[in-house]
Amino acid sequence: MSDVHYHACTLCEAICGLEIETEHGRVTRIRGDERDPLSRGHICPKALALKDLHEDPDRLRTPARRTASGWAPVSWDEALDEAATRLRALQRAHGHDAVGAYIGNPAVHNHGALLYGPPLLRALRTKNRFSATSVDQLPHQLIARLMYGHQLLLPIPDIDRTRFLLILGANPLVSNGSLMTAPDFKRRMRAIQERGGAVVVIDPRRTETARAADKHLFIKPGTDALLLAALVHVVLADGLAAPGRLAPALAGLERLPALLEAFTPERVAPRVGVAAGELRQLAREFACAPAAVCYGRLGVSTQSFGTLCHWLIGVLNAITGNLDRRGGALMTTPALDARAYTGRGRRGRWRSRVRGLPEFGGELPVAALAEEILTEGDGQVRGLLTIAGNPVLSTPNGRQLERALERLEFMVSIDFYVNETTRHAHLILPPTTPLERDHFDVVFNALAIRNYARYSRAVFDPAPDARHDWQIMLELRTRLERADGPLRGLKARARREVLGRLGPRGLLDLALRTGPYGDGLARAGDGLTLRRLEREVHGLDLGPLLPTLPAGLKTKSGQIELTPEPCLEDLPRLRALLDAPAPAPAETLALIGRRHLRSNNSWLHNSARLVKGKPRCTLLMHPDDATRRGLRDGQPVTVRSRVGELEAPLELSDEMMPGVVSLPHGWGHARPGVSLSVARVHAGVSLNDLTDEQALDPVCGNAAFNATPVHVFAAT
Ligand SMILES: Nc1nc2c(c(=O)[nH]1)N[C@H]1C(S)=C(S)[C@@H](COP(=O)(O)OP(=O)(O)OC[C@H]3O[C@@H](n4cnc5c(=O)[nH]c(N)nc54)[C@H](O)[C@@H]3O)O[C@H]1N2
Ligand SMILES: Nc1nc2c(c(=O)[nH]1)N[C@H]1C(S)=C(S)[C@@H](COP(=O)(O)OP(=O)(O)OC[C@H]3O[C@@H](n4cnc5c(=O)[nH]c(N)nc54)[C@H](O)[C@@H]3O)O[C@H]1N2
Ligand code: SF4
Ligand SMILES: [Mo]
Repeated sequence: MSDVHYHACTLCEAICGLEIETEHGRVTRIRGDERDPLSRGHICPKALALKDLHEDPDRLRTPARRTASGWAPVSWDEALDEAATRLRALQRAHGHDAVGAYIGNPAVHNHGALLYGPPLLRALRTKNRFSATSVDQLPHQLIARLMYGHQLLLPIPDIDRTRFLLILGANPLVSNGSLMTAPDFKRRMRAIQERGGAVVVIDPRRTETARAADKHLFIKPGTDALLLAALVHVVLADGLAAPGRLAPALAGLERLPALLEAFTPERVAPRVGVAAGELRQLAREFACAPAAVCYGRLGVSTQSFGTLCHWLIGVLNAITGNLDRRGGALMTTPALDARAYTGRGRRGRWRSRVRGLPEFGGELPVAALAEEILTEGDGQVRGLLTIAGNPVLSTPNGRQLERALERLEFMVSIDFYVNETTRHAHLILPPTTPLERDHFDVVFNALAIRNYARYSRAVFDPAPDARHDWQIMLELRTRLERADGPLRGLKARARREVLGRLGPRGLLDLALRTGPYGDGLARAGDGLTLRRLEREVHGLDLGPLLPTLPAGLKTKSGQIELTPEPCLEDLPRLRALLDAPAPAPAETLALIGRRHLRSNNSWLHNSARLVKGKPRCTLLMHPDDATRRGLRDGQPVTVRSRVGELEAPLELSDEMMPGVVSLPHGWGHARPGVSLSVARVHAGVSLNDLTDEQALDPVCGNAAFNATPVHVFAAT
């Protein structure tokens, strides 16, 4: 007899509903849940990797200690005691900042880690906190803070109702959307076209999304802010600005024409590689569409002008009346409003010790992590905690970070794999897998294209003596506090009691009941509670996104800030790019990244079904660039940047813009001590052995991966 369970896929931001059949404690089938109102039965090939992950013999099931003769199992008590004692010992000897922490992407897909991670980090009391945010969406959060007043007030494209979708630097047909939870993006995109709308993609590669769009324009990597400035310029100069209902709430509108006067399509065109006529037409079509939305993602986030790109995207949407409008970009009204529990996004309260990079929301840019470990002196990082992250493969100049990790006096990782990063740990604490735990999407419900909530029960009971992430975090935190002596203060003791007693379920219930759809803790009310949500096993549709502004703004002025100071301060740098002499046809190529439907960042390559087929870790290059260098399709080439070099097979394709090459990120598993038997056979090479830790968006410190200058030549 098989059992049927309804769960969510936790692998990417699309959060597809799953129907999972099990028999005798094993998964026998995973299908899309047709009755899920958001994902409507959609899944992708990665969903089956949840089974592979659960059954993977390489996955750690007990805490492990690194010894001279390999990894040795240790008990939870011993491991947790040792972790807390050694971290605190380093801090006692060298100060709080001697211990650093890095939190990776899967923590965001895990409500236990989201609820129990912050208290653990607070207990560490270190300023050396890092996360995947600064190799990802940091400029989105900064712009949300600057323009709307809160780092999590992120406008979401209303793709189910828009008539014109302008995409820069995103490939949602493969990624299934990011900061835009939009399962089955393909069908939703086709629906835009079927209702007479249009989709335009701006990308240096003719991606899967670009091919399905109505129009694709190549752009020189790293120049999007110029293109966006030209679009805003045309809208303003041609009198097409029509902010509509929100006009009285737009602060600084009158300053924009002068600020962007120089960025005419004619001047911008040669810099970006798009004809002036195309730019004018695009601006006009966007402004004249009945509902339009401009959406930019990783391609415009992880580049040197990331903050300016997101500022100008926000400005373009606002001045054309598409902010907070049906079919434009709207704020969500999530059942659990994380904004109520998260700081608005303060910045610059401290700086990194070595390079002086600014803090944002309590974190420093991860591009500074290696130097903080390698550079001696007061405040040097000597101990590290990593949680659900693989920074050796996912942050710039991974080789340098690898050398740094080797120097640590103590490192502990909460992760179920011995991978490129955790192999350097002294202790690994493995959590349960996604199928062994309940699931609620604190973050992605709040970024979805409809208001939506779902709570899923675990498919399997946790293995005996297994720990959830939240339990590991709570126990580690308790031990860190215990190492400091008896807890002082009523508040601290009460906090510990609450966290321990309520558990994630209790905390979620409280948050839902006091949230926008909650029963307000009234016993007789019929509002949302965890129990009521749990009954909706397929998920609860709370309706399309609704206008919430200006009331929902959190800025001091109560207005939308169209001219935030940090953006204006960075504008001369963009002006300098505009004015720079035209570059000679260079020997160097601009390196960018890419994603594949069967891959998820750095950590699903141990699933045999996902890595089979022809090798995907190739360097894509336009045939003309190859001819110029005397290179042939399929031959091994050396790719060299300022920080390193590697060898990869060459794949020629006219889907690349001439002058641009692409390598996927997340590969490079052939490192000593990596215990991933499948991934090692399909090792590939790491894009981040080439990306430069010095290349940043100076406004926020986000890594500028895109447009890394490289030389490519035949491998010898
Ligand atoms: N050059 C370049 N670099 C990039 C990118 C790029 O496009 N180009 N993309 C960037 C982006 S967008 C991101 S988000 C980052 C990702 O960077 P990271 O978050 O650092 O890395 P991941 O590859 O997501 O690795 C996740 C780790 O978490 C572990 N893990 C998985 N699930 C769980 C869990 O439930 N609990 C715990 N404790 N551990 C778990 C996995 O075993 C793995 O070790 O990479 C960034 N790096
Ligand atoms: N299958 C799969 N899905 C995923 C992931 C995955 O690894 N695999 N990762 C998840 C994560 S963590 C994230 S953050 C999202 C990311 O989601 P997306 O941002 O949609 O995904 P990417 O494929 O990184 O898209 C970035 C695009 O930017 C382009 N690009 C590079 N440089 C530039 C530039 O300078 N300008 C412009 N205009 N474009 C540029 C690239 O060619 C690429 O097409 O995907 C999520 N979904
Ligand atoms: S698109 Fe694929 S990986 Fe993403 S949530 Fe859906 S099934 Fe999972
Ligand atoms: Mo990401």
